Amino acid sequence: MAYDVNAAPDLAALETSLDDAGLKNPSVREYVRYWAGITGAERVEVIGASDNARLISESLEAGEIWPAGEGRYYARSYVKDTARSEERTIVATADPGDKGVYNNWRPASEMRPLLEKLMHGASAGKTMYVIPYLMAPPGSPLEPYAVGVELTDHRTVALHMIRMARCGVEHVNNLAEPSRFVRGVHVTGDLENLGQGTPADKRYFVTFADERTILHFGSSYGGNALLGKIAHGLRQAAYDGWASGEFLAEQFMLIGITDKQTGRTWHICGGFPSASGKTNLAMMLAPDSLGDRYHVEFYGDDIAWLRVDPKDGKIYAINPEFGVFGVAKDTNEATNPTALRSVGPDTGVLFTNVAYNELTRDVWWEGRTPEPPGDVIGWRDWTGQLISERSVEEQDKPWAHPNSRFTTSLTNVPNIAPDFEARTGVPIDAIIFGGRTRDREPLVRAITDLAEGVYDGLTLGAEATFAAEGVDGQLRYDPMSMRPFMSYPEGAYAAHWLKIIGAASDQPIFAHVNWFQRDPDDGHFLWPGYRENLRPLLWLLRLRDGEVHGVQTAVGIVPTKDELDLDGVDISPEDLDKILSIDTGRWTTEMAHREAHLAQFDGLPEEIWVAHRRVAAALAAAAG
Ligand code: GTP
Ligand code: SPV
Ligand code: MN
Repeated sequence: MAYDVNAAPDLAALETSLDDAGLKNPSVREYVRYWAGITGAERVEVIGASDNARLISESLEAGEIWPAGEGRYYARSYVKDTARSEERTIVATADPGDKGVYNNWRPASEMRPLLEKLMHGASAGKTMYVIPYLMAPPGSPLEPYAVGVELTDHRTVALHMIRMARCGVEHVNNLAEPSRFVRGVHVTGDLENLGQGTPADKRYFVTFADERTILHFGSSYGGNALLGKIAHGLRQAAYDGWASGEFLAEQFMLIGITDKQTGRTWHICGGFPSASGKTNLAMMLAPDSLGDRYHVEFYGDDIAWLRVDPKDGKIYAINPEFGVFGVAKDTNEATNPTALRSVGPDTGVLFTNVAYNELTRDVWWEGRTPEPPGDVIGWRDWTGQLISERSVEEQDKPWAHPNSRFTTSLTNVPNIAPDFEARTGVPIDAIIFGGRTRDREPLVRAITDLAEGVYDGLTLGAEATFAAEGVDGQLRYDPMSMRPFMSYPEGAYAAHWLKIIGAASDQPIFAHVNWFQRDPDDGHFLWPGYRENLRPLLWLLRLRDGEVHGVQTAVGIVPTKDELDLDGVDISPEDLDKILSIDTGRWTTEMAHREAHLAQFDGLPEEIWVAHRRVAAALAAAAG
């Protein structure tokens, strides 16, 4: 495509608009100028949180979003642009030694010209929004890694960024090193002509990790487009944390559990793969029978950065985000009432790809109520098709996309922790891993050894979900729930974990949890999940405090039935036995797969292999 230089912005107008917005950082200004020239955007506009109301009005007027009740909004993305594409996501650097098994490494020298070519003139006629942001609570010791500026040619993406990150020029104007910020360029591209999912696919989502530059072309959906979140908050930050030797960046939720009787609060963080329960756990209400005593506090639901504070030797975690990009499916009054409050009137919530009623301005998704609304008048599915015009064959299609989501700021979350903006973050007592696993994995098994905990994270195997294109239900390893976000080699990743967590004088307890074991015959979930998930977590904390002892098995410590507070839980004795027991035969088979999985990783620390062999030997002994 020929690049029409005349389509580039009027340079004098560009400078004026940066001046008017009070954008003073000279490096940021230079960066904006450069990319305005490449993308050919017609004009640039610097925005921050205070521009929300105006951008909402403009988006409504332009028909890009629709009202969904008082202070609630709705948008649809293009039908072939509804989730992350793992194949099209690349980490590019100058060093071939950065190639790992999962990071789709490519040489930066090859990717940079390719992306510049794709972006050349691709924002012609559009506004380029300049969004300075901070992925950390202000004043955090990790702040130097948290500053970024996203350029996007999509107004709805700007609205998402304002909800998901702390946005405004104040985050870049007074940097100690003005050029130290992550450069994120998002160009939507011609969505109808990108060949999504075909051999001619033109989409590229590239993190140039050693240049701290993120170039994403060919989507306006979620983490593909709002670059502060997974591109910066996970891929870039994980690379920075490793390169600096200072911290870990993980796809982790982060919660507090307060015992109201004693006033004590514990903090737990942990990783479950995409669409596997992090948001739900972070928003959890204590079950009725425990609600008088315990309260769960939300810190974060998707990303945590972890460091050790040299002052007290404890691990501290922050949530770098400012919002929740939550899965809509199955969110209802019983499963997650907190989520419904978070998206209530006047929250400014933005729904994406749920079903929408253009007459009542109501939204609906599968699992919102047991049945879809009986009166279909005005209802359109996530593609915009009227339900009333569906053919007989189309009747059973879902109304909402399985990866439809809601975007809302942390301040709307009713159980937000009072100290969620604490500069240093919060001290970590336990680190948990889990995922959708239909058999083998018990409800909870605790691990008290660091190397074995890291080993457990690295061998996390779970069913893939609709959060990524085209792989729902497929069983695969997803190390520490970071498979799609891994930015450097897995062996080095394991070593970095051992180093960072190993430096803590106060070691966390590890655990593997599973809310998703199913009955092989009728497929029902053996454990009721959701609010009840507090119970195994309380057991874990009591185990750490030495109040319970559980039963040592080859793969960790599992609770006895008596240790688990089950007052009011609806579960049959057979199902309970099943989720608290270890199937030695099934586990022995799993160990061979694990060995092959780990063998892919160059330079895996010997401690991890030792842990693997220890578990394998214990299983062999248990098998007799
Ligand atoms: P990402 O935002 O993609 O990283 O996902 P997430 O891990 O935050 O997933 P989320 O909590 O949004 O949950 C995804 C889906 O899992 C939703 O449809 C939930 O209803 C369902 N889910 C969450 N917790 C449970 C549980 O304890 N039991 C069962 N059966 N389903 C659950
Ligand atoms: C995930 O897929 O894990 C998400 C959503 O949290 S996205 O930001 O789109 O990656
Ligand atoms: Mn996620």
